[in-house]
Amino acid sequence: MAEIDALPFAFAFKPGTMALVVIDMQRDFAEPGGFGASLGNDVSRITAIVPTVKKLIEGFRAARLPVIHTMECHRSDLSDLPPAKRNRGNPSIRIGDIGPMGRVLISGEPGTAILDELAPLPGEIVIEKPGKGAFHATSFGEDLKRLGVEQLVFAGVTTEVCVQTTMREANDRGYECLLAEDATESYFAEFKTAALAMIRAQGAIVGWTATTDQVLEGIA
Ligand code: C5J
Repeated sequence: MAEIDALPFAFAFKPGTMALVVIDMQRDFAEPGGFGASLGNDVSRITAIVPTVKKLIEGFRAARLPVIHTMECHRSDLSDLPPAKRNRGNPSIRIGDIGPMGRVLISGEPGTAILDELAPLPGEIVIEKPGKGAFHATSFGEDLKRLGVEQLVFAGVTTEVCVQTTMREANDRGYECLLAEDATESYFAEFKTAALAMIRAQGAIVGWTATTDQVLEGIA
């Protein structure tokens, strides 16, 4: 069986059952003027990983393995946005408000879109998710079953929020998960470091981590 050189030990790659999940590489989290920036975050940390995420996506496409994209967003009537989420943190601009890139994190708005460089190809699955985890209130679980997927490689943002939440949901559902270390990022360097350590601790209690090059070498 093929292997990906990973931590805390090699990840046994089962050909034909692996998919890439790219979490929330949206303008609102990555661009100045977006929601992430409005919360006081340094979005340059996010834009810095875009070329690496692109390389990983292109490697999966070349290997003819599925690429699935997620977007954190809500319906325009806010019916899937609990007040507890909308009001959290007393932000200057809340989800659903009109910001510089349209209504914040609302489906179809310009700021909610995936970055142009990482845009899904026609036919690739795009999961619009109202939660931090991709399984909550979406078709993600059914889509994975339909595709026969058993192993997931993760990329995207932010490492300790939507990426880690989705990895934990997937781990509990029986998927083997690997996070591409250099294709994920946090607004907080220390949170990324801690999330990677937590994921691979105790014999890969949540999953494995590897660099993008290690993943691409393993699936080539
Ligand atoms: C956050 C995300 N951080 N995609 N969303 O609110 O991680």
